Formats: sequence, structure tokens, C-alpha cells
Amino acid sequence: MASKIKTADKSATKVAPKTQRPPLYKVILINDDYTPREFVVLVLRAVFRMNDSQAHRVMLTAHQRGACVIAVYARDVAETKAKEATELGKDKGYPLFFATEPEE
Ligand code: TYC
Repeated sequence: MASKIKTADKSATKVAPKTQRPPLYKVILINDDYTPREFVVLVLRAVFRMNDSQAHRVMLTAHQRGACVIAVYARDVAETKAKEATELGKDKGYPLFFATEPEE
């Protein structure tokens, strides 16, 4: 009786899900000694759609700890956003850097 239930559960877990979710990538803000704090906040708001309070918290965390995970996205979205945000700093001559990394 119990074994029959077990068998049914086991086979159910083998069925492939209908929709496979893509692997997620983290976008990580890296601290540096030159980019002005307010510029980091501006970029976080513009590229990652954060409000002023969220952007300040993320900027301060990176400033104090060296880095801060901003968000997770599908790989192409993560890479595009990191590149765009890094480019905004580069345009102003700042070493601001956004990294991407696969989520475990
Ligand atoms: N450390 C910078 C400063 O003191 C500010 C800063 C914060 C820069 C976070 C980058 O990811 C960063 N002006």
C-alpha cells in the first residue's frame, strides 16, 4: 500500500516541467575610490529602476563592503544592464563597474 504511493510520487517527479526557467545571473555593483556617490545613485535609478532610498542603500553597501548584489535577471538582461551601467560611468571618466555572475 505505502509502496504503491511511493512509486506514484517518484514517477511524478520525473516528468519534465512544461516551462524551463532560464538560469539567473546576479548583477553586482563594485566599489571604487573615484565615482561620486550621487552618480552611482543616479545610475542605479536609471538602469535598475530603483527609487532614491533603494539606490542609496545599495550604493552605501557597496561603498562599505566593497560590493553589493543589485538584482538577478536572465543572462542577457543581466549582461546588457551591467554593460549599460558601466558605460554611463565610462562616459564621465569614472571607473564605476558592474559585474555579472551566475547564481548558484
Ligand atoms: N566609494 C565612492 C566614493 O567614496 C562611492 C562609490 C560607492 C563608488 C559605490 C562606487 O560602487 C560604488 N566616492
